[in-house]
Amino acid sequence: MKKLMCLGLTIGMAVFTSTFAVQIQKATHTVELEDAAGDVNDSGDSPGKDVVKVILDTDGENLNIAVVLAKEAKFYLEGHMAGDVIDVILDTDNDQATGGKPFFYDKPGFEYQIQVGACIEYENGGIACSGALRDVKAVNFFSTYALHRFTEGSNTEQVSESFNWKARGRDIQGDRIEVSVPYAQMGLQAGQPIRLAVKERADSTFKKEYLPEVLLTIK
Ligand SMILES: [Ca+2]
Ligand SMILES: [Ca+2]
Ligand SMILES: [Ca+2]
Repeated sequence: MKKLMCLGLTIGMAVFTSTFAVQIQKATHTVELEDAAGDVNDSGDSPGKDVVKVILDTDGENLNIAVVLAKEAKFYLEGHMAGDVIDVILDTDNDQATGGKPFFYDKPGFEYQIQVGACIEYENGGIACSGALRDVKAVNFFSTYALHRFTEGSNTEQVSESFNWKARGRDIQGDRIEVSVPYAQMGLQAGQPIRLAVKERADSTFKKEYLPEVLLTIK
């Protein structure tokens, strides 16, 4: 009897292992990812930008990213600091043998990283996409992104220009931060599958901040 039970347990574990190995969410053209609310660290007196949903949508020319926050973006930005809300890492050839390995991520093979940020425009014409200007009134909030390419290991180089932050984004409405990254900047072709993972920047669960990977076939 004891021997039989052991056998049953071994078979059960083998089934579990093989199921786990193929567990990657597959999606076509678009995917919506949920993130917990209330799982962020504040930064000084700035509330942690708490992401609750990320929608990745492809339209044949752009990867459109919409980040939904737990509260209106104004709550996190007005009188507080600008900054990135998520990172997206992309294995654009769906090949783990090519590309780099992000710091604190256990899998290699990523070609690009997109950082999606929220910026503040001030009444004196100043702009902050990280940190803040002191003693100046904020008059507008807008999204932006930075695109980086993995060069070797965890090293990256920026592909997007290190200026024109506003030209790459759009005004922030309500709780959504939206950007569009052209396929052309990442060498993407319509119809190809890309492996990606999203990380909430203010996440307080160190090393668990990446949401499960998705294999997305782009439009
Ligand atoms: Ca969250
Ligand atoms: Ca790759
Ligand atoms: Ca999270």
